[in-house]
Formats: sequence, C-alpha cells, structure tokens
Amino acid sequence: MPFLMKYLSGQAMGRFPVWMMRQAGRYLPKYRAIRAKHSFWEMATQPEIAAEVSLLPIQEIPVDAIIFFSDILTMPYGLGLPITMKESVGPITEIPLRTQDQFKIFEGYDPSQHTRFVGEALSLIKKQIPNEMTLLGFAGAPWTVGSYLIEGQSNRNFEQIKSWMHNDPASLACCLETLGDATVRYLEYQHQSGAHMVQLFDTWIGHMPKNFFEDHYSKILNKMFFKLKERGVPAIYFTKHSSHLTPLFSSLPVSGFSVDELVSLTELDKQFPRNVFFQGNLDPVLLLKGTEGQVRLKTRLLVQEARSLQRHVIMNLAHGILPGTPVENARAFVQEARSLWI
Ligand code: 1CP
Repeated sequence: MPFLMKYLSGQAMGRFPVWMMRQAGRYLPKYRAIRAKHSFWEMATQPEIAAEVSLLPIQEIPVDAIIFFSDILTMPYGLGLPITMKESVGPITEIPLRTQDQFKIFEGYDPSQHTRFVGEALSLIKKQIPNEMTLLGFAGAPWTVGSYLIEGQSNRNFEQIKSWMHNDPASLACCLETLGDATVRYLEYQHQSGAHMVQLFDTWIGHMPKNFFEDHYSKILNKMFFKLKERGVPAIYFTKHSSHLTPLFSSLPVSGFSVDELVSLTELDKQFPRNVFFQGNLDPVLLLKGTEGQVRLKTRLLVQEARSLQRHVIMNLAHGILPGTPVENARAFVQEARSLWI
C-alpha cells in the first residue's frame, strides 16, 4: 500500500503526506515545452502524453501523490460536446446546454467507451510509479462542470446557471443529478483503472445560495459520495470560498475534505466528524509571491497546527498551484512538510 494510503488507514507513518493540487500542469517549464507542441486536448486524450505530463512533478519534487493530467471538462469532451480550451481564458462550451433535454446526453455516458484514454493513461502511470506513490483520479462536481456547460464561457456572475436556478430550480437540479450520476461512473472507472483515491472539484460552489444547496444539491452530492463509498472508492471533496455552506458539507459521506485558505484547520475541526481527513491549506499566492523562507515558515506553522488535531491531515495547498510559481518555492513547501515529524 502506498505511503499516503497507509497513513490514512491509521498506520503510524511518522510524517504527514504531501502533494499539490494542479501540480501536473501550468507551472513546470517541461510542461510548457510539451504544451507548445500539442493542443490541450491532444495532451489529455493521448494516454502516452497524458502519462508523461502527469509524471513530471515527481521528477522535480518529492510529492507523495500524483494526479493524472486532464481537466474537469474531459468527461463531457469525451462524450462529444464541443469544448475548446482558450489560452488564458479556460474551457469554452461552443454550444451551451440550456435545456433539460440537452443534459440527457449524460444518460448515455459509458466511461470505457467515451473516455477510454483516461483509463489507459491511469494504467500507464500506475505501471511507472513506485509502490509508495498514491495515484489520484479526479472529476469536476456537477455544479462546477454544469456552470461551464451552461454558461458557455467562464462568467464571474454565473448569469445563465443562476437564472435557470431562479426560474426552475427543480429542472436544474434534475440536470445536475444526471451529470452527477455520469460523474460517479467516470470516477469508478478511474478507480478500476488504477486510481487509489479520487477528488471531486467543486471550485465554484461558493456562488451557490444556501437554499439551493439545502433543497437540491445536498441530495445530489450525498447520492454521489454514498455510491462511491459503497463501491470502495475513497473520495475527497474540494470546495473553495464557501464558508456559508461548511456546516452542510460536514454531513456528506466523504473520506476527506479539502480546506481553503480563508479558514483554519482548527476552526473546521470542531465541525467535521473525526473520521473525515482534512487536506490543505497553504495559500498558493504564498508560493507564487513569497520568499522561500516565508514558504518554509508557514509550512512549519501548518504542520504544527495539524499535529494538534485528532484527525488525519494531508499537507496541500488551499487550491491549485498558480501559473508562474517558482519551482524552488513548490519544492520548499514539499521538502519542509516532509522533514517534520508528526
Ligand atoms: O495538476 C494538474 O494540472 C492536473 C490537471 C488539471 C486539473 C486537476 C487541469 C489541467 N485542470 C484541473 C482542474 C480544473 N480545471 C478545475 C478545478 C480545480 C481548480 O479550481 O483549479 C477547474 C475550475 C478547471 C477549469 C479550467 N481548465 C480552467 C480555469 C478557468 C476558469 O474558469 O477560471 C483552465 C484555465 C483550464 C485549462 C487547463 N486545465 C488544466 C491545465 C493545465 C489547463 C491550462 C491549459 C493550457 O495549458 O493552456
């Protein structure tokens, strides 16, 4: 069993496991060199390239887990939706989904047919990593993926998805549930293809009103995490800037919860059941702009805080590593976290 999984299973490992969200792309010079030769989708859909890029961070930095290179829009892309990646904008859905009928496409989603390249990339990575390394799968959560599919393009006001929510919350919920069911099949397939654990990214959940969460979304997430648990797939829920919902997150049947930089692990400790591990929560801006000394100091403080909790903690950033982050700062975070005892 890999180091991180052994630690989570309760074995005394002596130090906290560590990895960084979005470590596979963006900030590594070698990533940018490969990206210059291929489009994003070429990289994500060719298993050899996806595996090569996924393996880059472990050659530079001694992380304990590897996340496979892909995107939260890969599943809808594999199903045939016209999604393009626009430089410094992000994913664009060329024909936005605006009706319940359009969401029916997810009912026909078959992971090993539409996203076979993901299974192949995971198997290739699994063959090449040492036994101590944990392999992580991931997908976007229905609200976050739904927002890209419905908006068409990243929109700070979430105008389309929110007006749908105001006009007909039940039909939006129905679409997100269909998307959620497909996402569970996708994550299960990743687990079968070699991922030890999976992470569900709900980056834009902070924009969801509490009443929509209570009335509709909580049911969708509960069903998703319940199914994953039932099928033996350990799952981390990632959210960001969504403190208004934290008390509602704490009853989800997740294995782990990813904590952002606006709250402290100690604060959240009181709110979550003991058996849910935490992951987090160094501010990625510190890695981008801070000195190596600052990064090491804040990492030591984070380790100290984690030691004081009666709960498992995975050292990580609060959200994805930012483009332009100096490799030395990323390395300093990981090395410092690994050098300190629990
Ligand atoms: O370590 C990694 O980079 C692994 C792969 C990975 C992951 C986990 C990518 C590659 N994307 C993601 C997740 C992702 N994608 C999230 C959730 C996590 C987070 O909040 O960071 C989100 C919201 C996206 C959407 C997305 N895809 C954006 C953000 C746009 C916006 O609305 O603000 C962007 C720029 C992309 C494209 C993308 N995905 C991944 C990379 C390396 C890139 C850049 C593509 C390029 O090289 O041009």
